[in-house]
Amino acid sequence: MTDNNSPPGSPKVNPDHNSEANPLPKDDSSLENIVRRFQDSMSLAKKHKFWETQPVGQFKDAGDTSLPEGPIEPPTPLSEVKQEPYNLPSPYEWTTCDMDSEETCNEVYNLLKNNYVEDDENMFRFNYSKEFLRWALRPPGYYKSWHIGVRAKTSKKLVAFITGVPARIRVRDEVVKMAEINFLCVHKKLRSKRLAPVMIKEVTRRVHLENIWQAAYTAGVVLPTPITTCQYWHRSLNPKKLIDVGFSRLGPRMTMSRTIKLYKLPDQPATPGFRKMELRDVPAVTWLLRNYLSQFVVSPDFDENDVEHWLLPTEDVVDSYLVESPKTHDITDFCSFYTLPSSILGNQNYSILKAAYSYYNVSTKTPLLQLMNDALIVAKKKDFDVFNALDVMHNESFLKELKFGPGDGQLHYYLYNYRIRNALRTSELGLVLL
Ligand code: MYA
Repeated sequence: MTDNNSPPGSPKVNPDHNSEANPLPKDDSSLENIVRRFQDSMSLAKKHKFWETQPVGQFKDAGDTSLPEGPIEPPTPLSEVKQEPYNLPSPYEWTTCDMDSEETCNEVYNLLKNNYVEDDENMFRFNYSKEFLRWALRPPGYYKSWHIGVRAKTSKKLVAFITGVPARIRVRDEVVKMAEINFLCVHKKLRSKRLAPVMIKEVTRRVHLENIWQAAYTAGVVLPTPITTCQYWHRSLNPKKLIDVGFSRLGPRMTMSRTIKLYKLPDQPATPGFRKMELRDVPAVTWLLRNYLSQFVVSPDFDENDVEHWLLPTEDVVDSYLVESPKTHDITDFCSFYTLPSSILGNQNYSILKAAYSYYNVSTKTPLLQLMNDALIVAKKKDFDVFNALDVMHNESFLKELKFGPGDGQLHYYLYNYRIRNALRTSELGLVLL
């Protein structure tokens, strides 16, 4: 594994350079899978000096059904929450990153652009845009104090980052106030110095100060203990470029022209009444989405403000489409994807891979397969190179048929200070984190 421990193929994980242009389901006994299972089992045996001290499901407790579901530790009185920040090594200092400031936003953007998640072979690195970061970090009720940076005291250079945003997450029939933790990043030159645990403790402290005691996060690394482990699937939209940059390979017995033909899509969506979501649709989309998400074990509890923020289209950040019945004008179906490009490292011809990531999709009248094919069509028209989707919710019902190929990376989902008795099936998960 590389220094960030991220296999390719998931969002903390990044594009899959191994998926074949002619996607085939992965063989479980492939060397790659055997190696991964071995690494995962090593990771289970591994000591986690930091994570062993935290209120998270511990590996030793896996399968112990006598432990109750819910908070692992009760909240402590706010007066007992540490009032001062944790100590950093003396050359560094804490900073709160004001994402409204163009200058700070640029610094965060550049730190992540140069140091955030890469695939195992260091061919691609996430390149979250500034607009995306502003969107991801300023949802309704966000706290500036949860956008935490570390600077070098002398140069003032930003060298590390971690963020939280507030969310209501439903676990079975309990709606829990949580922080969604993301964008943990330590500059490449400062790795393996145990800075990450200090950053995690500091964000935890600041979340506690707001009287919030649970969190949700994802990672490409195995930590104690995933609530579920998802796989990324990739649908080529621009197969020639994907092959040229090493994201995918030409399938056996395939030529480039046959591959291009295989992935060709119609010019226009097929569903009558398929259109972009608008502000006036917020109530109907909220209703549709709440109904739909209620069937999953873990999902966000979105209200209209959340839907307006997270799902109303924002150029180059998030796209949402819906089906308005031409007859009744009812909003019957919905699909969305977010924009997350990756830098292509060391390629002569291309520097950016434009990727769309499936977000929340709801079908009540239009078959999900047809809805998602329409999503692929609009993504292709917007010049995305690839459309990625996790095997969460009902996504498995369309992945193979719509010519998605399985990625070789995994994305692990975690809850902090909340125990789930048994790991979930990926189809029981109704949560997509950015
Ligand atoms: S996931 C994205 C993470 N970012 C990257 O992969 C970018 C590239 N990599 C880096 O910048 C560094 O390698 C990072 C680690 C910063 C990841 N999540 O400082 P260290 C543990 C949690 O010496 P470094 C995302 O953003 C590791 O197991 N822990 O290591 C969600 C070890 O602990 P232990 C991680 O490589 C983040 C310790 O850190 C991760 O220099 C959710 C080593 O520290 C990871 N991705 O830095 C954070 N990677 O010994 C948790 C390594 O015990 C939030 N480690 O094994 C928890 C909830 C908090 C709020 C609670 C509120 C109530």
